[in-house]
Amino acid sequence: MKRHFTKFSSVILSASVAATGLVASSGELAEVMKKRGLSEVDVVRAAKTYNPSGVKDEFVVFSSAGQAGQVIVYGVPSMRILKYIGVFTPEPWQGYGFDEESKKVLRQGNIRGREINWGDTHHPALSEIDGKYDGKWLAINDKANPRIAIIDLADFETKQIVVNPVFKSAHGGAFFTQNSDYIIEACQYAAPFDNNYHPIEAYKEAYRGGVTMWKFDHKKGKIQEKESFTIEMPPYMQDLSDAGKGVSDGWGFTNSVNTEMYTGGIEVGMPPNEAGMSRNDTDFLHVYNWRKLGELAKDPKNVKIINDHKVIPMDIAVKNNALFLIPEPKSPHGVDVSPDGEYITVCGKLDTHASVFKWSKIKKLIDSKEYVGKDPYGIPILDMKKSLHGQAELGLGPLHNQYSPVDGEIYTSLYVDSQIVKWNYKTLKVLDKVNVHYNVGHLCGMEGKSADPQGKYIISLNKLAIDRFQNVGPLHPQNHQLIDISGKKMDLLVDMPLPLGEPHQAVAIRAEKLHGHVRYPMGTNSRTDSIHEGKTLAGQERIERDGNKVKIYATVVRSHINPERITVNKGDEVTMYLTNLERAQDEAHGFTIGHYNIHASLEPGKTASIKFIADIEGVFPYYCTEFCSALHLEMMGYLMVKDPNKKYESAQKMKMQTMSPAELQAEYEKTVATNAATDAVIQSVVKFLKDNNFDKHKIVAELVTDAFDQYGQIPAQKKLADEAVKAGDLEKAILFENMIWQLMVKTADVGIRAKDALVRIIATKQSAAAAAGEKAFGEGGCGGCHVIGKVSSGPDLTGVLERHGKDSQKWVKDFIMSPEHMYDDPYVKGMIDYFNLKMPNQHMNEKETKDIIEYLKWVDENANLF
Ligand code: K7E
Ligand code: CUA
Repeated sequence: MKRHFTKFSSVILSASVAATGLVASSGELAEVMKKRGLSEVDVVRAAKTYNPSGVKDEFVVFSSAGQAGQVIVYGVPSMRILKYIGVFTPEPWQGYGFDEESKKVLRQGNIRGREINWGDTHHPALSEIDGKYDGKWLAINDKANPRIAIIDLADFETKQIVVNPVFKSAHGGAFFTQNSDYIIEACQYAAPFDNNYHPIEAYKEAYRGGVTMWKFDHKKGKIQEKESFTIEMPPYMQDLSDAGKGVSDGWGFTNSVNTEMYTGGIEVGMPPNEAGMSRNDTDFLHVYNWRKLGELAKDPKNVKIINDHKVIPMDIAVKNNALFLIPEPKSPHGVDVSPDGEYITVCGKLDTHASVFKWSKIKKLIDSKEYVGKDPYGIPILDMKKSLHGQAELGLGPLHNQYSPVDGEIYTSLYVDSQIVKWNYKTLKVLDKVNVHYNVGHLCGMEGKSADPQGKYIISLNKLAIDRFQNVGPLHPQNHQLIDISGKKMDLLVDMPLPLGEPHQAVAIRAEKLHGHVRYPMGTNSRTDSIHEGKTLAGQERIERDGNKVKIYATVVRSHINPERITVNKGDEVTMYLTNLERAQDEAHGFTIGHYNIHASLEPGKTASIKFIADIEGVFPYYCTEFCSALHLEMMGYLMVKDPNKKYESAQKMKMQTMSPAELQAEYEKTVATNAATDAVIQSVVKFLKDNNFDKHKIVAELVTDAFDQYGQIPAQKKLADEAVKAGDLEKAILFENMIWQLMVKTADVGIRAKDALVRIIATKQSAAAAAGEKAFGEGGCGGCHVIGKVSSGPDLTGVLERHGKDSQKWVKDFIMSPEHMYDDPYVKGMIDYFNLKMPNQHMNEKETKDIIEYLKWVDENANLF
């Protein structure tokens, strides 16, 4: 990245400063800038976010997808979307909710027996060790249907969903404690913990809020429901939360928004909720010792079991000095603990201030039992002033905070002002502000809420885009804006529309901390990470019947599904296990049968299953849904569902002309000859690879393994072909020989990719001009006739710079720029006759022509490689 950036900025400099050797490119840059109306600042910003093809990002962001119930993954600084992960909502591409394994995960999210197929996702959280992100697990909450999901960052798949047994909504989650022992989930709208009806008039008595501490097994990546517990709290509408860390580790902090306990009633002539719920000047910050409560919860004496779940009643928490309240400015929103755990910043929302509480001060009041009173539920209240480090006036509508590695530096979103403010929570001084578009909610710093913030960028997660993008109708995309925070002043770099729900929060991690798999161990059930009962290897494919239950053990590999014909009776229960036998990276297949609402994604090594009642009669093609090879369209088969109670008349056979034995023999021989010729090409590639020590280069070696995977299947097919010949069935023999050719084509496909990769590695370094020349050669269509190292529909160009006398380069240049003037040259004439083609004028300019000559020089330098 750095190297590219330096190069690019020097181009920009030369455009404005001096004429240097880069004149040609700076001229082009100036032209592009003029054409697109870009300023120099724009170009620098573009350069800061641009990733050349193949270059990867420094950070990876996991963003909530809001009402879409998914997670969006994208890169920083390029802001390129990498993936949508199905979480609470079915996601057909990944088969999520359409194959049996993922359905089991999705259905863990059923509530009171009901299927729920969406979620209102708010807060993704990355697992932590010592307060630092470890790149293993991602948790995310659903506010509408109080649930938490766990996503495995080894394959970016959702592995678990747990339903909160006592809450009826939950917003303040998910937040990991600093060693991922627990995940915090605070209630939002108070409601009865049991599932019964309680009149709203009994709000204060029967409705409750709280915080659930989900016990997390960091090794397995699973929430342990039985070891989890909920801390009962007053019906104050607990909101955002954060786990203490460092000095405050073991404690949790949760805001609240309705300590008025107002319950509205417009329909009975009461002022609306919004008026009554914001009446008090202060609400309460809840401070609780989850570690101590976790110990208490182990003793049945200390818990009430509600809906099969442990709840610690308020009086138990109070009696054990584990629950306190601190007044905070009214209707706050975000609460964010500093990287060292000492400062807790609460944002006002309705207040222009952020309030910075200091943990050592709070702890002192707690230890000395210095309270200013108790709330109606008997919870001790600490003095607000004595708990505060101070307040800073930031602007209108402060919501959320992120930290940077600079001591005391904090970034806060101002929802109403549509600004980001950078300030210092220690000195309480405002340092800088930048406008965003528009109405920002959360901010996403790079590991900006961990114990080890990385700085560099802040992303502003704006609620409204208004006029920033093309009009796509009244429902606009959201706008994530990337801001460079490396300088003294913040610099807004780029807008990214996010068209999938309203992402509330996003978290970013250094890309190198993520270690995703590229394939599964053969036969893996990806949702349980164990070997699938339906794992099927090549040769084990079969159809098993037991009464009206039909089980199909199938495999998929380029480019066929085995079996290719399945006949069942109407009403049969069909289960089909599909194993992708591929080892090659990115060779995913998909599988569907029309009309049956099923789809599976089969990544290399994965086994997934689909299940349905074959309740409609007919013929249903099934096929692979990923364009996986040149013969992808042929990767299909038929499900035939027949009614056992019906009589079917067989169709009259059509009379078709068949081939004579001599014709068959000729076709057989032709096919065998083609295979021999193709094999010769493969062997030459193999020789090249071996001669050049391919196994010393990991990327090449992996490709070669993939190629041999295909090649290794040939002997078995050859045996079948030869057996058919022996049995006198040439028709069949030809088909098996054709299969051999298919395998050879796939081998050659990967083999040639491996050869190209190897050439790139071992060839001499290309100059910038030669690289530009290669590009011009490719884009100009020269490759259509000229293949380097080989005579194709035009002559091989290796050595072309020498074979036209001492002025060869000029000859080549003239010929490229105006070939028609040289058609009468005796050499050219001979070529035209030989190839029956005239080299056309491709309208290359002087520079492109020069570059192509540089490229041809590079080819000559490496002639032995082609
Ligand atoms: Cu502010 Cu749900 Cu975190 Cu929206 S929440 S913004
Ligand atoms: Cu497999 Cu297309």
